[in-house]
Amino acid sequence: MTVKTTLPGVLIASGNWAPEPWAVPFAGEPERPLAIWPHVPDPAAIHYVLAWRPPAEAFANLPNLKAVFSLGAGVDHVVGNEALPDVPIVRVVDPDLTTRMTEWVTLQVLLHHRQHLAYARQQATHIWRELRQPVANDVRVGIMGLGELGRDAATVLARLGFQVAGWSRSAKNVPGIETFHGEDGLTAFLGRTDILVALVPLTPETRGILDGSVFDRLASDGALGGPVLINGGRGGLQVEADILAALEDGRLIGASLDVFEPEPLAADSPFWDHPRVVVTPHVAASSEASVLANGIRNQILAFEAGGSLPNLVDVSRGY
Ligand code: NDP
Ligand code: OXD
Repeated sequence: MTVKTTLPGVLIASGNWAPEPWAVPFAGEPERPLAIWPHVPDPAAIHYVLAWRPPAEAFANLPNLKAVFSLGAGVDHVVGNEALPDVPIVRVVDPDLTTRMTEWVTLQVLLHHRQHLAYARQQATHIWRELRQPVANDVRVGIMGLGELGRDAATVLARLGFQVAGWSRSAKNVPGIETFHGEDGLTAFLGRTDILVALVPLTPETRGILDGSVFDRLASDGALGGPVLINGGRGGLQVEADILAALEDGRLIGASLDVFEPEPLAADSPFWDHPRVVVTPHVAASSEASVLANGIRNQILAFEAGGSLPNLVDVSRGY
């Protein structure tokens, strides 16, 4: 029996992520062509691409493409694609992803604040010794990027008692959070920051932003004895040699890094064994297909019913 295909088709190009979980919500629609890159039997049937780090060729020769859905919140992997057609790009904004990022950021802030790396070293050598502990209210956290993820993390950290500020491109008003914006606000933002959390997207403007000149401007008089860097954004934001140099000369006393460029982090990277660095393998806020794929299908159905696409990316800004 042949199934009549009457609905616009979907192509899943999910890079290093397994495609099957993203296909599940479409399984009940046999009339909707579903292709998994690189097998695209009928390119003209494809109206939507669900993409994570897609190869450039995934967008080539799709004459009826209507929209691209990033499988993550970040879109640098799509916006930078040379073969990107001029169609709307939708990104993930979902409480599931936001909560995951806030968990990771809070964990890393507390881990440095409560000196967990030092206690882990003490435990390894059976040392029972209390380390002097400032209260959260004496510690200033600065969130670089006050978007969907940054705002939520900022609010939770403020609730824990930290003095929280955020920095963004445009002016913001977030209850309980001191806000700074633009190049003009950066120095003041950094100067009041003991724990810097990077949650900006990777764009031509932000590439390499976490460099020595930023570490020079962080507060050196804080209750932790020196500043800490936490990067949950993208590896391309950070200048690795500058982080290592700052850890060496005390401009940073610790770091938590979830993202690198390239990934995976090279086996011989000095970050792996650095006693004051936490490395996690790009898992700060993993995209949970069983949740997010349903959301994408619902967005497609609403669009096909005449609605507009949500969470659109401004390609000229890069996020
Ligand atoms: P949003 O687009 O909602 O927010 C981005 C924020 O960064 C905005 O406040 C924006 O300012 C600010 N920003 C962008 N460019 C600049 C700039 N040049 N100068 C100052 N501020 C700037 O993104 P999300 O919060 O949803 O996500 C942030 C990033 O987190 C993603 O792009 C992705 O790279 C990363 N991520 C990492 C994950 C992981 O597992 N490690 C998981 C999910 C996301 P404004 O508000 O003025 O526009
Ligand atoms: C994302 C990511 O951008 O997982 O969502 O990095």
